[in-house]
Amino acid sequence: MIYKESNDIKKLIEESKNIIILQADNPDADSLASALALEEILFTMGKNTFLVCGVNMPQYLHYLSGWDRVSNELPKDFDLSILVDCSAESLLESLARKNILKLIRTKPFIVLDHHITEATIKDADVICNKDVVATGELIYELSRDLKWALDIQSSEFLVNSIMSDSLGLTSEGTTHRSIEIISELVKNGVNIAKLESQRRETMKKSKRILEYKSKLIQRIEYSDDNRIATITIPWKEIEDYSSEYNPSILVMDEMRLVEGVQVVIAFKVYKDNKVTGKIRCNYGYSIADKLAECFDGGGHKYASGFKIYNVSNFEKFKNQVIAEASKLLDNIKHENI
Ligand SMILES: [Mn+2]
Repeated sequence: MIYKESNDIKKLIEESKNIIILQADNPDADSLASALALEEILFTMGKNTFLVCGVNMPQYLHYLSGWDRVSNELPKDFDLSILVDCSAESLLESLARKNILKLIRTKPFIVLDHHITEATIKDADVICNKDVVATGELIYELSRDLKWALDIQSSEFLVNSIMSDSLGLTSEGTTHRSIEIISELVKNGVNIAKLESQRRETMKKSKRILEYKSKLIQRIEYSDDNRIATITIPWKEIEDYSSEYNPSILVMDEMRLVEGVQVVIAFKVYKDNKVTGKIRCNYGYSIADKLAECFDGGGHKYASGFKIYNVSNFEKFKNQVIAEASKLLDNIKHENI
């Protein structure tokens, strides 16, 4: 067995007929593709599955066929829930608001995740949180442990998941095993070029979004000798553009490609004084998890996020985050010397 949790997962699935596959409030290609792969695997086993997420699937994920089966509502009847790509309680807010979380916890609950920061969901029946590059990688290992059949469809979704979270097998979290798994899935018949062209097709943006991107680029702020780049997205823009494209995703990669930049942070300021931050670090400046933890968040070394309520003075808060990032970057510099 690769994972010690595999047998418990097997037992809970065997005992269930109707299974919910759950994503947190920050769906991405890993969470959705993992959910769809699991849906296919469980369907082959004769289970009824329901895809649930508290928020709508963003436009940029629509290249993953089956995204439109994800519902905001719980089915009337279910025996088990499996949460993918999340083990942080704070990312289930919209489910909590709809009382869905309470209902979920009346039945067995499995968490499958790959975030190194400790799970803040404590009361699940099985928490399988492994240091692998994508939830898809974890599901692949489970499929080996539990002899789950992977057809072409589930294999394709697992490739989508791993390729997305590993940034095409280039991120630091990518291991020889991630590459080996991709190789095995290609052996199963997956055509990577086909998947990539499907992804690129839906990555196309409207003129309105491209114009907005140019505005965002002009608003990028640089601090601490250009080491830190930040962008702030106010509520009005979240409202106007989010359904079509996630504003932070629109500029963060560009920000990372500016000379001298080590860390980029995208702030979103909501109307109720809630602020979220998305953190991405360039290679060699892995402070993302530590920075997020300073503000009650979490994630990976190079990619993380946080959410803070009741921020009465946003400028002051932003400067606090930047100061904390500077400090963490200084420590890295000292370590290297
Ligand atoms: Mn992930």
